[in-house]
Amino acid sequence: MGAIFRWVFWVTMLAISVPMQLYAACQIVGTTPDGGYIIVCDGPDTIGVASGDGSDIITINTGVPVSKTDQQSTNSTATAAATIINAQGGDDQITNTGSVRANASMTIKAEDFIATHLGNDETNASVAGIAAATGIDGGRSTLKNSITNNGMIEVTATSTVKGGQIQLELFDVTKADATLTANATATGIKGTDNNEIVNNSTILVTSTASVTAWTGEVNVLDQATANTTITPSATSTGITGGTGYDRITNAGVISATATSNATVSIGEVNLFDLAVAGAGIGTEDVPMEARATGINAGDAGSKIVNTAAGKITAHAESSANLESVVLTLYDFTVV
Ligand SMILES: [Ca+2]
Ligand SMILES: [Ca+2]
Repeated sequence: MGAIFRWVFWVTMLAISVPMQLYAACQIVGTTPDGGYIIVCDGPDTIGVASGDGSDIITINTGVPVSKTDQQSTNSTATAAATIINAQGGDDQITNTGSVRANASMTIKAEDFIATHLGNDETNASVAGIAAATGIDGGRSTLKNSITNNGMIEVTATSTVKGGQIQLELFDVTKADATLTANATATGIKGTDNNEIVNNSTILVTSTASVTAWTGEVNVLDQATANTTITPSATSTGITGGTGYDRITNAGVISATATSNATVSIGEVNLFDLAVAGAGIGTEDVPMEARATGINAGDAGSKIVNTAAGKITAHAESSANLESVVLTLYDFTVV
């Protein structure tokens, strides 16, 4: 219920404060029997729709652009998120015959991390940049959400993490972890439980995650452990179902592209005695990855139909560049 009131509040506020602008053109024009809303977007809108747990009927009229951008830049862990239509609970009927564009962009320029530790200390320097963009989210359902795209859905998520200089001076029994993570997730259409989803037109999803690190120096003495890990992860999905039964039909074009890149430059590692140091891209639990999927039926039994007119392309690319790493090892050292 809170979400309903927030939405109404937003519309009211904007209508009152900036009546000459047309960016809140998705309006409530009626209600449905279970307390949901009938919402029609009939002009350019940059707010999008966040409705409630009733069964809503949401329509974006022909030629109408609905878009939303969340672009952020900071120096510590942060999230940028943009969802155009968030229908939440209830058996929502959503039809797009206009254009839906979601763009989430996160840029982190991490500060330098310099640590000098003696004795039995632990230190952790972790920075994560997260960007998540979704075109249409049907949310939860009792029976099913029905989502039809007859227009354009274009979703872009970009996460860029630039590490500062990492310099570690460790002595004795010391543990230090420095991780840099960039996650970018772009989804065209999704729903949580049961969904009937039809694409008759175009869905383009693009995710890009990149981490640039570390112009660093690591000096480790005795039984110290130092780990520096960088992990970019990009996921693009055209249509994804939920945990229940989904019926997904594609008679249009779905194009999903995911790109991840890690660049590590000019590192110098000096290790003495029983030191253990790791400098890596990704880990076994959290690997570097780029994943592009046209249609994912989600969990449970589902049906996917790609008609003769349907065209699906998915392209994922991961690249890692390691440049000029200097290692100096003495005695019983494991790298
Ligand atoms: Ca709803
Ligand atoms: Ca729903």
